[in-house]
Amino acid sequence: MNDLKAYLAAKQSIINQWIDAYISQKSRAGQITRAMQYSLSAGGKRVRPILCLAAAEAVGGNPNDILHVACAMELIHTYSLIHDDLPAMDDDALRRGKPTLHIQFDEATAVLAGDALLTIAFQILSDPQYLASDKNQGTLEVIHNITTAAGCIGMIDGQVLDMVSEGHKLNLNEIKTLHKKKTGALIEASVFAGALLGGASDQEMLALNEYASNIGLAFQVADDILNVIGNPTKMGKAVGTDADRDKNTFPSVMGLAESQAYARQLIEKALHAIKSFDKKSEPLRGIALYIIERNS
Ligand code: GRG
Repeated sequence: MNDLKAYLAAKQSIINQWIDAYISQKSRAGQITRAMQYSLSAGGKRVRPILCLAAAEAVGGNPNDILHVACAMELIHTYSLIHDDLPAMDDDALRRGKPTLHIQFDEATAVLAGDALLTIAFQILSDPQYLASDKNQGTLEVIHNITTAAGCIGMIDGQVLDMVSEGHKLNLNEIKTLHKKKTGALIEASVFAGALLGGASDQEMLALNEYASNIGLAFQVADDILNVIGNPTKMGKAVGTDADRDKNTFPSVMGLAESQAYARQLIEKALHAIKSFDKKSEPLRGIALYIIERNS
């Protein structure tokens, strides 16, 4: 666990530095840049970019070659949180322990900062300085995969299903579909990008897809559980909000204890998928366990 803590801290630090440098070099100083920096520096866990780097390492790739791809995933994630918090969507006032972006600035700024983060992600992914390297030959396939995951049959569809189902009960399969899209898709795309650009074999790709699909769903189950029993101070946001909004969550359909058992089962499946991987995949194993043991 201490090893994992150190690993996560080291990766968070290089990711934060890279994002900081890119945003300040490539954006014009002003309100939108300040707004992006506000959300990006609010203390996110960087799970998606770390998964991307760890997947590359697990298959023998060099994480430094794909740091920009990992960081692009975090920008897409941050945009999704900013837009999710807007009054037109979840209307949340607190995120990562701080006022949400539209509260701190204003709604128009939050919409535009989210749009800018999403756009910059693809500016990074298609940046000729990285495409020139042999190490990034799979980038076009990765971009296609990310757009599919983040787009209107992936994360956006998950968000739509989430909004339209508020107030009426979904069955377990419908909830799984919703969350595989809303939360799982970006996590799966992060692992896919790291694995492909890290040079994974077809067999490794299959195993890592299976790993990612299970941790992606487990991440959401854990998030739903935290919304019931989490500590709002540690989480930096309110709890009990899903029940208040009559949201479809795993605890609301299966109960709390069953949801906890289900999350563990998903993580066991994820670990099983990569059981033949060598020591280089230790961070992936640690992150899988961290996903259900985290308190924020
Ligand atoms: C607005 C297109 C659009 C999509 C929004 C991701 C999403 C879809 C909504 C977020 C709602 C939510 C709380 C989902 C639960 C899982 C999740 C994505 C939690 C937040 O991710 P963390 O825990 O956050 O990785 P940090 O702050 O650590 O980055």
